[in-house]
Amino acid sequence: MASTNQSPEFLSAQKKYMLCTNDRERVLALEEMISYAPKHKAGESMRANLRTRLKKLIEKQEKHSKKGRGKQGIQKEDLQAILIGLTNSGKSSILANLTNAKPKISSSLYTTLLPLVGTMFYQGLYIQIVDLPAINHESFDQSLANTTDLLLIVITNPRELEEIEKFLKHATDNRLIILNKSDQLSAEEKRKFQAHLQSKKYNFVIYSSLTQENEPILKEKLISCFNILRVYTKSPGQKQVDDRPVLLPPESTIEDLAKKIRIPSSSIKQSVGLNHVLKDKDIVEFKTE
Ligand SMILES: Nc1nc2c(ncn2[C@@H]2O[C@H](COP(=O)(O)OP(=O)(O)OP(=O)(O)O)[C@@H](O)[C@H]2O)c(=O)[nH]1
Ligand SMILES: [Mg+2]
Repeated sequence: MASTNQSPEFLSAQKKYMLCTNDRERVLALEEMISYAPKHKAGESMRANLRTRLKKLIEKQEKHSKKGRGKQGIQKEDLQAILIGLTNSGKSSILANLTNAKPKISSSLYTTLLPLVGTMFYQGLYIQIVDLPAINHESFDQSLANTTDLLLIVITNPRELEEIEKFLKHATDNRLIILNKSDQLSAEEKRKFQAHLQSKKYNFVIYSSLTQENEPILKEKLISCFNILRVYTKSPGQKQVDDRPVLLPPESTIEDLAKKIRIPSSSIKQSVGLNHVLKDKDIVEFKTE
């Protein structure tokens, strides 16, 4: 592949491909690479190669979606959070605010009867968010709560937590409590609820899906629950820092990053050591000459 002259668009699509976190994104990036692959003779075998890779990926996805779907047909993405809580707490309203999904929202009880998936795109990351029927409704699927990466527990009063807990015996400890409908609370109630949640050392955010109060904080907290490092890179010859971060496990080093984006570490001119440990939101500029 290296011998054909590639356009900047192709190189940028190729880089996108390398940064993909799941097959759905890989399919899109590969399609982009194919469309920018050189049209001349030498590029033909490259395009054929890419098409084969794309075909395999699509086949894999189809197989996966037949086999891998849970009882209620949800194909789990790499970063997944589920919305749980009692009826009318505002789960569907939160899904509508954070993602592209268009759930039914209503003041009547038990409106949501089937899980609904939405995607939140934030700082270069795709997060799958699943809205579920109320936790005490018969159509609530416990297995989803037991396999997800993160629980978003939606309440309007800390008293609801006791009831919710009963259904979470085998669920992950990775939890973010969203105290919703803060617009309906007096200053005194807000202060009291906040003090209570703090005293229990819960990870929480006070939010209103109506006014969108604290939405940036909610998004930031949600992302930080996934315990991943987002590292923004600038590759040799590139003018700007990529807006899509590279995702790495905690404690990763410059060397791990170089491996992930396939820059040979022997070629890097170092201003920090290769074993320098990265922090979330670090910006790394690679220089190879
Ligand atoms: N004032 C206020 N109302 C809200 C807020 N969030 C949601 N609501 C209202 O509360 C009602 C229930 O909202 P939903 O999002 O449907 O609640 P849900 O948790 O999905 O409820 P079910 O699916 O029925 O279990 C609707 O009338 C919403 O408009 C909020 O932050 N403030
Ligand atoms: Mg709902």
